[in-house]
Amino acid sequence: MNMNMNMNTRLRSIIKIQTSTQPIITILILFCSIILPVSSTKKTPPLPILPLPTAFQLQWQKDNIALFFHFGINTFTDAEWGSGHVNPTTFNPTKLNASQWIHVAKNTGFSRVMLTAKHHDGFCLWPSEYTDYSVKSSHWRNGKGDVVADLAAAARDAGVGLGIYLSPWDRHDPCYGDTLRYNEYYLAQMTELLTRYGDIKDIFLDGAKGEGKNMKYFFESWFSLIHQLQPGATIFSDSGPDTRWVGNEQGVAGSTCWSLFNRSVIEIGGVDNDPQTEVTLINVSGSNRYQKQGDPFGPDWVPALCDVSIRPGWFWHASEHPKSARNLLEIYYKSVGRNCKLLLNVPPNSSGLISPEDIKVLQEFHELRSAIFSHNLAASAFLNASSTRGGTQESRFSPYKVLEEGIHTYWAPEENQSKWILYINLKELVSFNVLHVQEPIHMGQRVIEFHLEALNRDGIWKRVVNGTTIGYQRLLLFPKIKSQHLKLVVNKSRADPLISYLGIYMDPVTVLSEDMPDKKSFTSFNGTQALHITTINDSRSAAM
Ligand code: FUL
Repeated sequence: MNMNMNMNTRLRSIIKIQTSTQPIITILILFCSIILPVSSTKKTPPLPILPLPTAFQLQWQKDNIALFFHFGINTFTDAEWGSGHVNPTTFNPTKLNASQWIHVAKNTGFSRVMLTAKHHDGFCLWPSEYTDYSVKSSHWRNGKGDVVADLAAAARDAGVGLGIYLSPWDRHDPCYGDTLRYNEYYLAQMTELLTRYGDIKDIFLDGAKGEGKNMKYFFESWFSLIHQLQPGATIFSDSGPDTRWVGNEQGVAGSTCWSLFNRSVIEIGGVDNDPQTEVTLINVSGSNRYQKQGDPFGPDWVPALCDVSIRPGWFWHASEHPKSARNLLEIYYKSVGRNCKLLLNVPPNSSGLISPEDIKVLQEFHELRSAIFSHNLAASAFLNASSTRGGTQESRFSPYKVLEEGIHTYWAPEENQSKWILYINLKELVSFNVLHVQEPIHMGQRVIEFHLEALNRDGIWKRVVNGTTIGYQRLLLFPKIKSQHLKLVVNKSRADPLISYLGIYMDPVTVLSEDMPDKKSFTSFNGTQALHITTINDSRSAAM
């Protein structure tokens, strides 16, 4: 509308001058108005701050959660690490139905899955041409079956992304220990997997090595070949190249968690599992703190993946049972809620199906997430900000952008500000205990420290919770509060902070104990403290 008014005024003045006796001035003005029109250009977005994610890393992160299927000869022998010398006829999943696995994933909110195509025992779930230690030597479907093919077909039909774990450590093949021959063998098998089964979205690698074997894995060759054969695949290892291990198998990230990382300081296979990380108390001072926290000065974009099993073991064991849905929700807060992706292992059983008790937990976990997170209690709030990039008339960077789902629209403050604050008026008193914040990470990860304040009954602003990094997604829990007016304050940032989403929710099942010893962490955060969470009636602990 402004632009039309400007044009009209301009035209009117041109017409007026034309009727006068100054044709040269008229021509000049006409020329200028064509060449130099009145500014109607948009304010540019700010410069992104390096490092940035690739398009595939962004896509990987947006899925939030994925399912892991540990399945193989161990499923039939009650083992976790098979010796590599079990008779292949032991593998006989009489009711195997990969569509059931995929339906369970899809119906409970998972859009990516990962399969152990080969675990440390060397037994291959596809008929590899380079070994007989595979499904083709089993009686399952008379040796004509192919688990990878079944899962790939089911995933494709359902629009679910497929990932592959091809264990570098191989306890069966005689060439393991001969570096050159084994690297050739490994790459030949990897090539089969990446050329026979359509799109592969993720590759999972660990650096485990055989006892007493002098093996060197040619990781750089592996990465190059994988990216050449499946350019869209993200490769996971202790240090990327695309995603990194969080450093423990409890699915727990540091309460500070950067996607920034320095790949050159971490040797794949050199990071020990941190068994000290407990689900009830996160202290990030463990030995592999670098994995859990990332590095605000890191030159590489390598977001963390949190892997954890729904049961105590990775493989199915008749005597083991799944964790509770509330326990999974805790893990969700400490992985997805800390800028990571959660890879939850649900092992199919020896009949080749996901067990009913695991399905029940996955459904409950899905219902809990939907009940808590599907309605943002700030959805219809009035918003204001300490400043807006390009001024308040610039709707592209308006504070209201934080109510739009996704990360591609965001509130941006004006440059060179001394404070960065979003004001939220909920229009009425609202009770809540979860804050959800997101950054537009395609512009780089920026926020170092932030906090939430609420106006109390006496008209005094009180700090509700402190947080460090945000990244793709941050969820912070605190004891329930009731307020109408809130302030999200960014205290420190690597560059002008950008906020793409803000939500508040009421989680009725996860309750923070009021008498916790470091209750002060809600009001005076120090980087190593974290929230203690207890869940009502939670019978199992994720700490294994
Ligand atoms: C580890 C393996 O040793 C475990 O058995 C499991 O597969 C886990 C996901 O990765 O490196």
